[in-house]
Amino acid sequence: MGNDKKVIFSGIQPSGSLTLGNYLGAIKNWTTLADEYNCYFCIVDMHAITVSKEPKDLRKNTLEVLANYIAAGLNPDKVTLFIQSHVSAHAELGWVLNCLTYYGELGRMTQFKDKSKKQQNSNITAGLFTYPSLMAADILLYQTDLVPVGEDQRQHLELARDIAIRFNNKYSKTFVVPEPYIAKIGAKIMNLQDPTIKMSKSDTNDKSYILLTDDDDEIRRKFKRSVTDSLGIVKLSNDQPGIKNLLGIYSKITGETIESIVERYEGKGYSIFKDDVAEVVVNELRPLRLKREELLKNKDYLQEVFQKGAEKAENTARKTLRKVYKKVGFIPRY
Ligand code: ATP
Ligand code: LTN
Repeated sequence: MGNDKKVIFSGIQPSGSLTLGNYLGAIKNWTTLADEYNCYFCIVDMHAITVSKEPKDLRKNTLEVLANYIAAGLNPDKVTLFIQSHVSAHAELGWVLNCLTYYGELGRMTQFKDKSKKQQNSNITAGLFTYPSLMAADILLYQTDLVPVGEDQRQHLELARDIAIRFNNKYSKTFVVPEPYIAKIGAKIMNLQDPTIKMSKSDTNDKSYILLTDDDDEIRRKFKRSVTDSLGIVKLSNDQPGIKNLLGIYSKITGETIESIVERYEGKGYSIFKDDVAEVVVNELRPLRLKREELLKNKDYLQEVFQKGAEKAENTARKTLRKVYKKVGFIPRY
């Protein structure tokens, strides 16, 4: 792996089966970056336990996310694919950064506000609150230049940058200050039942999202029932968030511009448009589903991939952590 290449880091929580939002907002973009950058793609299982998880579901989802990464075209010989809890430097740097992150900053994070509203009040964990400093540790350990994520992660990225700058100013230059890398189209795929909020794998309404595990007919059914509006004109408008979302999905997958799609559907009803969007999605996800199912039958191969990935990640992460410990004033053991 060329040392002169810029570094990319990103991650997904194994908090359920992945959605079309995770695929279009994150993984699909990552596959285009593998040649040009030194890429680390992580499965952030430590972030997933910030809300309560059944151990057996977490295990299953972790392997499923890894299989999805590979099935979508991330080649483990070219990029580093690994599981966060396998590299203990994440927890260790996370602690140091917790001690540099302010209570007020964490309290302003919209993801924390949204997720803590969904929990019963008494069950909001300290882990959910300090989630962003662990995320900063993930990124800063690898001297990351760019972080490809969906729009919802912009605020966390800003905080990671602030923490990096704060550390560098206090102890001297240690971390590269990372930049967000957010695509113009597909960065926020919306909920199919309420197109004013983002599609999320932890939503309780299963009609609100397309899962990468949904079969062809389920995908068609969910698009048919997706909430739009009563205008009946396919065009790009903020007053038509449902149609705007479908246009974004269609454009992101086919590469066709929104203008050209709008032109083609002039005078046609929503029902034809919805069916066509569904077909585009079905054709995109079918090969991915088949490949993932095949990979999941070969657990030995998946284990080989995550072991090799953890080794590579650990090498880099340890170097950064050693520097950090020294600068903070911890006495080295050897
Ligand atoms: P959860 O519902 O458990 O919070 P999530 O579905 O929001 O999870 P994450 O694991 O938090 O997914 O996110 C993984 C990646 O997918 C991130 O880069 C995030 O920005 C992106 N992402 C998640 N949802 C969407 C969406 N609806 N549109 C575009 N990108 C998304
Ligand atoms: N918070 C992210 C997941 C995540 C992440 C990261 C993304 C954890 N660590 C580091 C990019 C870089 C989310 O998508 N909810």
